[in-house]
Amino acid sequence: MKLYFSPGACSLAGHIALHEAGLEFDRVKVDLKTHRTEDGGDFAKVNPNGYVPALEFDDGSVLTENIAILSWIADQAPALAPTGPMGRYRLLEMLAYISTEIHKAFKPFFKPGATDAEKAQAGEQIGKRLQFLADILKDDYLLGGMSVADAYLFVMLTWAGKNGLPLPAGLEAYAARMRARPAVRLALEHEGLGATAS
Ligand SMILES: N[C@@H](CCC(=O)N[C@@H](CS)C(=O)NCC(=O)O)C(=O)O
Repeated sequence: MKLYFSPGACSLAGHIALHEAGLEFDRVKVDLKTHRTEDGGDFAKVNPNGYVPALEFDDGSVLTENIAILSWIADQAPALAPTGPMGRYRLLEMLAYISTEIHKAFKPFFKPGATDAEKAQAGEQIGKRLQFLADILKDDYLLGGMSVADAYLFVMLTWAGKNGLPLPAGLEAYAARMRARPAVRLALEHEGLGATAS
């Protein structure tokens, strides 16, 4: 199995989750500007949409989209998902919230030419969405025990830090808790981000 990733991008969530799950995988770095893999391959052949993450299985089939990849990883390692009859849906609910309400809201921060006003508006929206999560934080993690949704939220918090967005009370300690996890440290190290990546 191969994870196609770009350092510090949303693919870091799957990278962390794969380590948390204890799964064996290879990493393939993708240059998101040229859409070439580090060995010169054409990433469009892996994901015609051109974005990471992509998970290629040993039979050559490819799974894309953070929600699908993180759900698949949770199915391999059930400890990374909440339990009970509603557990699967609570996880999907959280992954969809992070993907559509937070991840997508960062767009102006990555779009060349975005205005300061667009970034300020996005920052305000992201702050509100993060506040909602800070308010519902259960014990140490989003859904009780650490789940694949926490891996995704952690990446969003690193983006907030890089773009100077303040974290709501509670999420600073949460980010530090995540960063202390061996799987998180390993993924950051593998992506060349080290323990100091914000
Ligand atoms: N819908 C995709 C979006 C993934 C995405 O936004 N990937 C970004 C990195 S965080 C990317 O590869 N952007 C480069 C591009 O779109 O060419 C998902 O949720 O997995």
